[in-house]
Amino acid sequence: MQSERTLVLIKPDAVQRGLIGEIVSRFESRGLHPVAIKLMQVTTDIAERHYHEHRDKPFFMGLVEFITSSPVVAMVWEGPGAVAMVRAMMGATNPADSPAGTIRGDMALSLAMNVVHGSDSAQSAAREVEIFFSAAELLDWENSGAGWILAED
Ligand code: 3AN
Repeated sequence: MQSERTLVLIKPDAVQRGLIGEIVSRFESRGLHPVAIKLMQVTTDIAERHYHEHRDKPFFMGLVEFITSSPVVAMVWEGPGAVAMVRAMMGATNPADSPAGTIRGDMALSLAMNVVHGSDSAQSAAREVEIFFSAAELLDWENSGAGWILAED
């Protein structure tokens, strides 16, 4: 399977609840490679660009207000089929529909405060990674000299 990159946000609710380590740990344990990780305050401009596809939805303002309300952790994870893998690990948008064992199924109850965001396609991932990170912030593991053992296909 082709290696992909995906954007993950640990949302304000999860940062405030002290869940950063647990969420990062799940992606690490699965074998994905971290390409970028930063703690940041999302600006209204970044939030509006990120949630552009929802701009006409009644919950758009609430989305922007929530994601800008306190710090998030923005991350890029890489690996074979990473976009779909991260979505599967996150569970459904509504935590009530997320089975135990998924991040939302284990850590979330609320649709609005659902702990994490993950890109929904490779195309969305490319767009979203650019919104949150400059090219210089994205690590190139294969040329890093780290001796990384790449995941099997
Ligand atoms: P996901 O985060 O699973 O990709 P999207 O992109 O459909 O879900 O929705 C983005 C965010 O908008 C969700 N994470 C959730 O916080 C919020 N959201 C989605 N649908 C609703 C809704 N009907 N009412 C309130 N908030 C919603």
